[in-house]
Amino acid sequence: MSKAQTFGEFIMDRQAEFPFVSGQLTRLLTDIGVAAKIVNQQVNRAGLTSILGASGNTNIQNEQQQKLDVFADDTFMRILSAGKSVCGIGSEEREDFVLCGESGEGRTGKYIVLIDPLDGSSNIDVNVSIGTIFSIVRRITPMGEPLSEADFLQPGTAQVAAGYILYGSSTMLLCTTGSGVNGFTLDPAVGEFFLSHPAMTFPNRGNTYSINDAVKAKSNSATQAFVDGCREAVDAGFRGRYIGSLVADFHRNLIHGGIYLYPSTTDKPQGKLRLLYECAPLAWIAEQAGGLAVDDSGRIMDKVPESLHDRSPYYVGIRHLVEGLQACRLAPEDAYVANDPAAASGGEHLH
Ligand code: AHM
Ligand code: MG
Repeated sequence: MSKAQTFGEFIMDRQAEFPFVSGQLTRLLTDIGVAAKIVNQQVNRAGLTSILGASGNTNIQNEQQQKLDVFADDTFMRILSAGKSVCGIGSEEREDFVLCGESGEGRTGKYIVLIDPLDGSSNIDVNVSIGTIFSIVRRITPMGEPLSEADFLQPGTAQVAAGYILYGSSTMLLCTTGSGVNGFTLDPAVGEFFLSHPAMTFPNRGNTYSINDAVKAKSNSATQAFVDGCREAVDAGFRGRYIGSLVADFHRNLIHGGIYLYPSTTDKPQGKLRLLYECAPLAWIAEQAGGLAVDDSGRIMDKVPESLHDRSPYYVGIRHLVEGLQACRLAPEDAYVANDPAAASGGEHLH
């Protein structure tokens, strides 16, 4: 019987195939796997230790930091900055970029990591799935020179690797380096991620929509029309599912086929989610799995960030539903016919 491939073996084996994978990136991805296991251990034991609850601090987004947020941030920072391949890290939990290397100026190391160390903070204390999201880009500044802000503020198209860890009923690591999406499940008995979901793609059709219902009324007209259409299609099997953890909602929609929406609203024209370490990495995974990720006007992957914590309206998931939403922009007064197979090819509307 052949042995299942571990995450580390998989990256090593594929190193030559992937356009951007070098020894340093292999090392970096391996380090992410190690940090994920440490965070996973604390997440799994959270109720037994004193790590649940608020840390007493707020982060740059003015949100209450949970102790596990801080633990996850510290763990990824410590492990990634100790490896020789990372020159800089941008984290949701830190106001500024962190520069790595001996001089503290990011002169060495090829790669920059943008990370949301523990996403879905509101679910931490209630035993609901949470996740880690990461994005990796190459430095622009030549090696040996101090890093500049431009090194961090690259569009999603510049990513060389992206992925997430889902701390769910089992713990999974999904990752792309531009040659499809592969999923690894942690075997807690062995402490290794094993390849369990090779070459993941969205199914052909899907009927799940995920949105915080409370923001719908304040959202743009296309989102309202689209969601109305989905609701009307309940008899055709449409269903609303919203966990409130982006990674978990995204993952379910990837497996079962669905769309996640965090729209622009009257009070938050840029929505809620952060471009660099939430939207862009999942956008690349979605595209690599045959899906789409857009904001109110175009492709997420093409957006050039202006600052580390930029936000963006976000619509991501199975292609025909994202295209259905986009069609509602052209005729927002019409509801999307969610159960109409013709909608898959560009949007049919109720009149
Ligand atoms: P966080 O990074 O503070 O956890 O916020 C991001 C989370 C996403 O995981 C989730 O999809 C969304 O915020 C939920 O927001 P809301 O509670 O407004 O529905
Ligand atoms: Mg987050």
